[in-house]
Amino acid sequence: MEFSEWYAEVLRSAEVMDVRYPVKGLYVWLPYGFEIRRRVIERLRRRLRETGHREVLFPTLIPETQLERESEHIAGFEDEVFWVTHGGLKELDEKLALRPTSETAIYPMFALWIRSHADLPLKVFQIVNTFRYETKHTRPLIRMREITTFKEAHTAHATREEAEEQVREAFELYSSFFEELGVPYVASVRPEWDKFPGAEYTVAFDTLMPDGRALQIGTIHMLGQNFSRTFEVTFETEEGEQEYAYMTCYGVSDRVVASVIAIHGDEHGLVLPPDVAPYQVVIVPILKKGVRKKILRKAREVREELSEVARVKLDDRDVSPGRKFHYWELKGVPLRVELGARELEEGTAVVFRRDELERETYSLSELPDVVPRLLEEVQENLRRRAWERFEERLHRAESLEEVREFVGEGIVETGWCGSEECGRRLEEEVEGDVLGTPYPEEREPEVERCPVCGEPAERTIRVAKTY
Ligand code: A5A
Ligand code: MG
Ligand code: ZN
Repeated sequence: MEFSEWYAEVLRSAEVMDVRYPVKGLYVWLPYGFEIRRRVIERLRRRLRETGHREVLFPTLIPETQLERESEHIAGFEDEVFWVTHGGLKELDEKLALRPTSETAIYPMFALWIRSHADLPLKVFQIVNTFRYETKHTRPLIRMREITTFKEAHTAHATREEAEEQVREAFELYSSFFEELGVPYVASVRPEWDKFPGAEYTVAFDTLMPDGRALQIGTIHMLGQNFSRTFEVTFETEEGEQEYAYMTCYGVSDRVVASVIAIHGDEHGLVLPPDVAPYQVVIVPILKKGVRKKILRKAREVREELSEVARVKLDDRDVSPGRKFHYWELKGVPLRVELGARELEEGTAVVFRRDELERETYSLSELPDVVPRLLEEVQENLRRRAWERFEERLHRAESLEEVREFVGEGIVETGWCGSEECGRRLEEEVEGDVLGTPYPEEREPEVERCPVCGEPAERTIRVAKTY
């Protein structure tokens, strides 16, 4: 099955999202999907708090004059802004934008909050919905017009070095967040022509979808003093002078959830990493006439015991075991405990692993030790498997022909002389997008020449077909 089709089908049948909402690019989170989303967000939130970020919540609406203050920023976003023009029947004196991102909402307030160097660094984040009138093909979680889970962090610092250090901290934070979810990635400094509007430079994380196309799953922007000059975010230095703050911002979205689903899933449906699975273990009693009650009683006992070590669901619906197996496989539950008459007699249970589709029998008494161990194994196995597949699809190419050969299958690395002209030619010649140069910066490029002009390569450059 083709990836697009598989993806749409799995979101529907595993009850992650309902795509029938009658506005293009807007979708409904269903309870099961919402639980996955909640667990992903909580991990991120914890990491942000641990690194000194404080959570805030800004309004959704941004006045036109404020949105348009930073010229590069608005030039980059003007095609994508949804506008509120009326209050009831009355036309508003000033149009209000539905935030496409919140720099222009947050920085005027930073200007009020920051007085002296003692107020710095200032590190805040919010997890909100944002709106972008996307014109490329919309798709749930991947390209939405209402991005429902937009985590944006915004920071202000006294020096450029501290802001650079913040970029590195954000890189570490996102790297470990993706690691934890088993989502493989490369990080690249985006080329000048594809950086965030208003930024000095952008570092982006890209992963690969099963169809070989790259998906940008997070970005970190060094804003320098661009926005602080526009929004007058100034502070008094120790020497008593007024200076513009150095700023950074970084964001991830629902695309992280999309990656977890797309990267680990298989032909039977979702395969969820135990850390974010709503249920980690499902118990399916195999009820047989005569011993029905006994089996159910045992199943409840096992549920009680396992609840101490995992999130457990006992499926005691009046439905055939086969259908339950199918149902929970589709939903990606990492472990299934099967309990039937024979197991009851022997004091055992069969444990099925969703990742490897393998069964093994354990004694009931060892289950409370076995389950946490297996959950860890599943988590690690998914991560390892995903990285293996990812690395298989990272290619190195010396010539344009070679780049062309691999570019539909994954991410291709080649040499680059560093000129924008060659970068753009490369995109045209191979019908792909330049992802950028490796971050953190490498010592020497692996490929010696720029395949476009033949001059010595200064950098490695990455190309892929993208979402
Ligand atoms: N304020 C900064 C952080 C910002 O807006 N950066 S960004 O434009 O790059 O967006 C942050 C992340 O949101 C992107 O890296 C991408 O992963 C995700 N994103 C962007 N547009 C999206 C869309 N239409 N649907 C889902 N996710 C999107
Ligand atoms: Mg492009
Ligand atoms: Zn060149």
